[in-house]
Amino acid sequence: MSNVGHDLVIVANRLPVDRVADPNGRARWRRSPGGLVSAIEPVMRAHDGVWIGWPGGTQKFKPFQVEGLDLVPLAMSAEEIEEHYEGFSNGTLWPLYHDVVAKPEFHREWWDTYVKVNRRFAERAAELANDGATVWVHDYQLQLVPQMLRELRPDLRIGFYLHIPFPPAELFQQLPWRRQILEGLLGADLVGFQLPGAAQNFIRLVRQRVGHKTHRDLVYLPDGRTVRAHAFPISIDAAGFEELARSEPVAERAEAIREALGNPRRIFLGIDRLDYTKGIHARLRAFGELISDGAFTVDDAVFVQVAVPSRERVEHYRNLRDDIELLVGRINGDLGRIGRPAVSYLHTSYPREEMAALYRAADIMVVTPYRDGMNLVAKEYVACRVEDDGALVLSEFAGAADELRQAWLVNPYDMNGMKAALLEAYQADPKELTRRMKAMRRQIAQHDVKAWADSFMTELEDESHSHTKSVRP
Ligand code: GDG
Repeated sequence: MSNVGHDLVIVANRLPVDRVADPNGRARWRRSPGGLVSAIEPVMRAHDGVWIGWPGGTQKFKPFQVEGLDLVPLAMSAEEIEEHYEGFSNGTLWPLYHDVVAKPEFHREWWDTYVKVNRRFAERAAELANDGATVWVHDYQLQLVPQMLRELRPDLRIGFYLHIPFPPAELFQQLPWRRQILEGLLGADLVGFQLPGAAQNFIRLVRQRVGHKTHRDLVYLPDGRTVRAHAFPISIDAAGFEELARSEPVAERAEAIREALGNPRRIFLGIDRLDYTKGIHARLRAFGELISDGAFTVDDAVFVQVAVPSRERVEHYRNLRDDIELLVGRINGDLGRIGRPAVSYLHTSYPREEMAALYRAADIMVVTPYRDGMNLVAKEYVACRVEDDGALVLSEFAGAADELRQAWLVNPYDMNGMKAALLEAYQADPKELTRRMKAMRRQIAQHDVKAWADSFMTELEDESHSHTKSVRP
């Protein structure tokens, strides 16, 4: 299968599958639950697609199929995982692209491995793509692939999508390899971002640092090629979440969760990967202060915080976990009573059904990142509020804030502002909640992840067709 060409090649850091044990203890592959896979799947089926990615771990696997999807695993050595994935991707680029919330580390060995791994992905994509095929490369771990691939296969149509923010020039400038990254991305015909501001940051940097001519969202390269940089805000499978939330088992489970929490007047909820960009510490502090101020008691309200284990081998992440757990312990120690903790903290991940039940059970969803490309949790909460109720408290610095204007928007650095918003959401009258939630639900229903994938693919086709016609200014 892998030696036959494909008309569409998806290139992403991870394959969309997880290795799990079946009831007999044998290892098998299971499709990952995320919306990205469901959005790309129809596109893959329609275009005879294949997906290239790292399967996790260091084991080598041959190409295989899961539920009819062609998957090509690329192995990584322990050193490559350490230097490409944990190092340059998550120790350098992740904090740099998220407003330097943590200090990025710059190490030349990490960069060398980043280049090496990007080359391996590009070479594999070049082998698998048919003449004139489309290749869609995803995210910050693979920003050099577009250029490497174009050098190997100038006949291809290449799209790139960045799932995380793209920083302003003032921050990006710090990167010792800034020019290489910009040139890497310029190998694509279309570079997609979450927000228009990110596309503008990119265009400005290309003009200033690489010296190419630009006009609006277009870059004009010396060889006559053009590159478009444009925003495609990602979304979720809204209908799928809604259906799940309406199902009997999920509705019953939501009731059982409320019951288990002692039927408080209000349940606050946070669900995040345990990441320092997500603002978990600050939101719990705001909630704790509201209780100590006497705004409400532990009988009135509880905060359920699900912190999904993430990147546990990176030092910043281990420290963050300790900080949050110290704070949760302190809040519960100071403010809780027997059988009534103020914060119900869970360091684990859950199946989709349980996530939907939590969304249905929660009165106030609290999403307070310092910086976030989009934040799908905020959108999933809205999709699951089938009764048009519930409040969303959302950081201005999440991409989702551009679309979910009826949320209680907060600056996560402003403790008093955040407390005021949490309290307002706590006290809001049902009519107000319904008005806001209805508007947000309309937005999500009309802009789902299928629309996102379709608009990117359509734009990519148009963009590469227009190449021959493009005239330099
Ligand atoms: C990056 C960008 C951008 C979480 N816990 C569980 C679980 N999840 C699912 C959620 C949601 C996804 O993971 C998390 O997506 P987010 O968008 O909230 O955040 P990142 O992981 O940082 O994602 C982000 C995104 O890429 C897409 O472009 O929006 O800005 O940082 O779908 O539901 N799913 C299950 N169990 C869990 O415990 N099943």
